[in-house]
Amino acid sequence: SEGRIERALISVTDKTGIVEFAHALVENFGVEVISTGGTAKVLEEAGIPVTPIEEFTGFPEMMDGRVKTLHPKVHGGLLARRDSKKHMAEAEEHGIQMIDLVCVNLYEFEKTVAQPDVTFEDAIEHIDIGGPSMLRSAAKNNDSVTVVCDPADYDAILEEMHVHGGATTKNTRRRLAAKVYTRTAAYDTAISMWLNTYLELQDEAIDPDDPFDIPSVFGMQLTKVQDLRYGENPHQTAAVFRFGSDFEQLGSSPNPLVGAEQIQGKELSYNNFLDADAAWNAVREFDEPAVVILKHQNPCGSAVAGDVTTAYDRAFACDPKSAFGGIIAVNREVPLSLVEHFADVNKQFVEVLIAPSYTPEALERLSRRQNLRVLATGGAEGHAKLELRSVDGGMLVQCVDTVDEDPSEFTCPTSRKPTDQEMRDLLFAWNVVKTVKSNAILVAKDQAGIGMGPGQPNRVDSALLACERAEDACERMGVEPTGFVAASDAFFPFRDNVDVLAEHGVTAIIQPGGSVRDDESIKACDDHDIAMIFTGTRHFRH
Ligand code: 93A
Repeated sequence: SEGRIERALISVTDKTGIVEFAHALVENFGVEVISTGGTAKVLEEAGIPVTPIEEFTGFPEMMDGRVKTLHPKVHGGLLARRDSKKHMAEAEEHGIQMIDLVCVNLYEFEKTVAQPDVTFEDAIEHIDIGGPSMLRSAAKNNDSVTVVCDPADYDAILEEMHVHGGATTKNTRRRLAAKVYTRTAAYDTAISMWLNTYLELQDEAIDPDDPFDIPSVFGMQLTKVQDLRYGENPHQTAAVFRFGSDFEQLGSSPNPLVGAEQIQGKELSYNNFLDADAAWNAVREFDEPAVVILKHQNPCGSAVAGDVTTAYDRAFACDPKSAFGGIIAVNREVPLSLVEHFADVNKQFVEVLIAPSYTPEALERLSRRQNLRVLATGGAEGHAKLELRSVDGGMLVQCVDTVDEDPSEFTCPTSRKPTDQEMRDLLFAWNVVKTVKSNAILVAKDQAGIGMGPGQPNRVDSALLACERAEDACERMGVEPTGFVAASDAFFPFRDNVDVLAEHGVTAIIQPGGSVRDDESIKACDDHDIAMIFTGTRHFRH
């Protein structure tokens, strides 16, 4: 009679309550239970008699379980209209037995894709096809078939069968059918949402085999300008990227170095980029004609003069040995004379020459050194606003070190005030020391950075280095090692720095000030008749 349950197909991933449910069906209502592999095993182990699905269909579960219940013997048994003579005759003809109850819950697709490290293949394998098919077939035929997709309904169904002589009511079957379509709709929605999200992510996706497939950083568009031959060392691969227009919206102009025109020469290397960037950022600080010669991130030569060729000569004279293989940055159009001086007079080997522009004659002469990389920044005044550096597994971000410092706000705590010439040299040294790696001391004389003490873990060693270099330079130039000024990128913690500088002929010092022992340094200056300026701003460069 209608709704009576004689045969049930049970196929569940969530096995909660299934043994009790099946046990009651068999024991209390004499139901024949058909089951798929895993479910059958659980039921059999609980001593419940089960017809394996392959026995019912006459087909093995195959293709790794992808095809186990997808068979006319299952779907015919679910969909056949019991009140149709034709359906019943066809079932008879093909040996299809009626299935009156389907109890199915689905492969746990939602749970699977919620795992952070889920693979595409694993997600796909968790799309249940046979389960929803049976649920939908049974739900369609709710006139006769009871469909259960939720373990929470097991008890109520047994209760109803108890009351109705092993049958469910039509009303219950319809409500259960509606629940099925809600469930399968949600299931398919979960699948489509996952797949669409996957595709969207893939559109902007990172190629896991390409470490330089970096489309954006902090949501800022990145465009790879070029692969570099290698990184800091030949065994490191490297590339250079340019920020997109969104970087400008953040208040930065396109970095003139990455945007600079390479007029000639070999491809820029990773180290060339780093050093050209530092050299250009150093030289652009000056209003007067200036040249910075930079090597390994440090300005080993720097000078301002009435014209850039003179500035170049004086910058080169600071430390010709270190200038070999360096980068020359010029803040004015480069004339032929400057090229002749480094190429013919000094025969300086140069990695990169960077300047706003070049005269045609200068370019003509440069073209004879085809390997020399020549960069023109054009009129670009832009400056990146942010500086990004990586740390293992993350990134550090800071605003670049560009503060407008007003020398009229500098203070002089010492008894002696700097002379005009000292003041001019101090301001020059203060500009250059920002480029020197911390701890940084720069000794200058006549607007040239003749002694550099970079990167020492204590400031006294940096001061000693700077003074020794300055004395070497004077000896080379045949001038007296006097009239030195010194700049320090950060305050003096003790008076020993002043004592060392004084001993080596420094007569004026510029530094941020702000140490708890500033008094001791001021006293040291007064002891040595040194004039000292406090700027109030520190310029570490690590
Ligand atoms: O891989 S399927 O889409 N192909 C099928 O033919 C099929 N039949 C039932 N998944 C199929 N099932 C699902 O298997 C059910 O929906 C249920 O979630 C699961 C039960 O498998 P087992 O009884 O082996 O644990």
